[in-house]
Amino acid sequence: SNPPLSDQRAVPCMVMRGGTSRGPFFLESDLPTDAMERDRVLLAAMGSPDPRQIDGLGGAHPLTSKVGIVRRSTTPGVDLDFLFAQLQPDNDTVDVTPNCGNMLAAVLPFALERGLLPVAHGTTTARILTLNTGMQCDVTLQTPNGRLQYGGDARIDGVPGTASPISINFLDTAGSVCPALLPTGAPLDRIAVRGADFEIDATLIDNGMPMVLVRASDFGITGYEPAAELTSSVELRARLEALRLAAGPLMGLGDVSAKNYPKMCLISAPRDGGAVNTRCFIPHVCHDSIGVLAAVTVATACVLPGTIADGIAATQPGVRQTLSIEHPTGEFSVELELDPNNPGQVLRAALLRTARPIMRGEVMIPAHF
Ligand code: NQM
Repeated sequence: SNPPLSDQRAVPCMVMRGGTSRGPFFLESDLPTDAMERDRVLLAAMGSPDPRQIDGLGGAHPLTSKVGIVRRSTTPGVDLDFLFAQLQPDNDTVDVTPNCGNMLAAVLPFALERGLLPVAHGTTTARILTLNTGMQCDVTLQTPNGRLQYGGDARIDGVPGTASPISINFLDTAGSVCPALLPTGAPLDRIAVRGADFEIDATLIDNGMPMVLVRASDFGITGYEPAAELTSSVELRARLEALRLAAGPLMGLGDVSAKNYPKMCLISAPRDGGAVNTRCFIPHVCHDSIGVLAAVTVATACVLPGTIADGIAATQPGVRQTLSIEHPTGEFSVELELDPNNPGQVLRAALLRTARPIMRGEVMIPAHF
């Protein structure tokens, strides 16, 4: 459908909000098959690299520099394959190694809108395979009378208003990118940060997202500061980055200087009745709320004995727990089901998101890019 009157290339896409993230979603068949050529198209579509992304769709923030690519799955038992790509405003990376649970929430609505799957009556459930790490989940949408319903009463902090609930059930998140849930084998490590010359306690953990959890107080902050204030602290960012670079190899991730993980999370005691309070760096900017799999990973640390959350987090006993993770703009509730025979083992994580198409059409790719 290239308009003959233009030298630009038109690529069909829908701009979707998924949870607290936003970005264009593409059918895999609408993008170049060659990965390098595909990445060049994605960079041009988003307007990266440029801090303002003025020549593209990006929103000048990592949370609005995300792309979803979807296809019907050929894996038995799986309905849809999802590839997530993290771009950045200020560099030319297209990272398909991490997961994103927020963009994941928009996959099924997009697939139904584009006719990849039929809409059922009442609710529609699909199994989605995230190709980035091989993680599977079941997602359920409200589809009364066989029609997608975006309006509803569900509220998620970090997004204004209310919308129809989308439930996500994660089936196998432990060690998504790292070799294991606790990649060093220990719930708590004392890490010597060479060069920066300090030692610090940290929990290195991956239950869907590789993360380094530290006490906010060990960084001389309360942990309740606004996200923008923490992002603008040059010294805090330098210390967190030095720790991140030291943690990468310990987590089996190698040199992480050019990677978007591990994410850094400063934790402190809850103060609004939740399980724990958080400030996450993703990894260089403080998140305005918290990532989906980041919340699952933090919640998991709260129920594991001996982690950095021990003595800080407020948890209840029981094999089914709802943990409210406090963050800069509210809270994120994660329901965990623990193995009754091995309480350190999380069998299932469930949570609620909302999502919606914002625009559908074609993104225009310049002739020379
Ligand atoms: O943890 C931000 C987000 C995310 C990732 C980030 C996410 C997740 O909020 O599953 O969703 O950590 O870069 O979208």
